[in-house]
Amino acid sequence: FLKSPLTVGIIGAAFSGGQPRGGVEQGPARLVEHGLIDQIKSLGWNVDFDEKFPTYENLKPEAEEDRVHGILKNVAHVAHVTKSVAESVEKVVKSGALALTLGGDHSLAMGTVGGSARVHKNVGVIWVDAHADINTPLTTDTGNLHGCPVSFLMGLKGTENIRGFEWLPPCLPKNRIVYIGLRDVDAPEKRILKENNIKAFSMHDVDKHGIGTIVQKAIDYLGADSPIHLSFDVDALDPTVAPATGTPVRGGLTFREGHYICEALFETGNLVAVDIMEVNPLLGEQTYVMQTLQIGCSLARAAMGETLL
Ligand code: 4U7
Ligand code: MN
Ligand code: MN
Ligand code: MN
Repeated sequence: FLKSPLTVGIIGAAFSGGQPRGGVEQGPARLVEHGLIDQIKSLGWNVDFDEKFPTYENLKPEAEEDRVHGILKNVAHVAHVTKSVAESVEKVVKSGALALTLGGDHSLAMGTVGGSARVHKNVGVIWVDAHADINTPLTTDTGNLHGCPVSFLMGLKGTENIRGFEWLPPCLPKNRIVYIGLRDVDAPEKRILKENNIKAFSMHDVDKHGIGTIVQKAIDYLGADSPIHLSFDVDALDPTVAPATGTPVRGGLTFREGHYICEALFETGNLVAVDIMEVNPLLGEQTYVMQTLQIGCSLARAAMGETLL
C-alpha cells in the first residue's frame, strides 16, 4: 500500500484533552527532540514533517459547549481536534506514505483510525494497550475520552448523536480490530468485547502462547492482504519498561515483546499507519522519562523496518 521511495508523514498531535493529566501533549515534541526524525531518515525513509506541533488550543470551544454531554469530559474539544487529525492522516495515507502519529492521549485514535479508514475501507486495526478503550458514553466511569475511542469508531450504542462527532461515522466493523496486551479492562468493556465477539489477546494469552504466535494469529485474523493500522499505547508495555505514561498497569509487555509486534507488522508490508500514544514526559523522574522517550522512538523505528541484524 506504500509507494516507493518509502515516505513517512509525521503528525505531531500535541493534545491531552482526552484525559486529566497534563504533559502528554508534550510527547510529540519531546520524541522529535530525542532525535526521532534523523533516526528514521537513517533507516532510509523520506520524512515529511513540518516540525510544527499544533497545540489545538485554537480548537478549544466555549466552556458551555462542553458541558452538554453528562459525564463525558471535553467532548467538543476532543471532537474538533480528532476531526483535524483525521484530515491530516487521511491526506498522508492517500498519498501512499505511512502516517505516523505521535501522541498525545489515545482519544486521538478516533482521528487516526478515522482518517485511515476513509482511505482504506477494510483497514484492520491492531490495538496494543493495557486497556480496551471501548467504553461508551453510557458505560464510562471516568468520562475520559481516551478510554472511549474504539466505541466511537465502531458506532456502538450511546455514541450516536454526540454533538461535535458528526464528522465521524461508524467506520470500524467489530471484526476489523485485534487487541494485544490487555490486562485492565472495565466490567462493561468486558461485556462489550464478549457480546460483539471482538478479537482480544490479553497478557494471559501472550504468556501462554508467546508473542510470536499471538502476532501471527492477529495478522491471520485480519487477513494477509489487509491494510494494517497499528495503534500502540505505550502503557501496553510494563511500567518498568515505559514508566512515563498516565495510566500504568503492572504485568505488561516486555521491551522485546513490544518491539517484536512492531517488527512483525512491518514485515507484513501492509502497514499504512502507526500511532505511538500516551507518552507523558512530565510524569516521573528524568531517567524514567528519557527511558520512555527512547522506547517511543525505538518502537516507531521497529515499525519502519529497523532490525537488529
Ligand atoms: B488509555 C479507564 F476506567 N478504562 O475508561 C477509563 F480504567 O488510552 C482507563 O488506554 C482508560 O490509556 C485508559 O477511564 C485509556 C479506567
Ligand atoms: Mn492504555
Ligand atoms: Mn489506550
Ligand atoms: Mn493511558
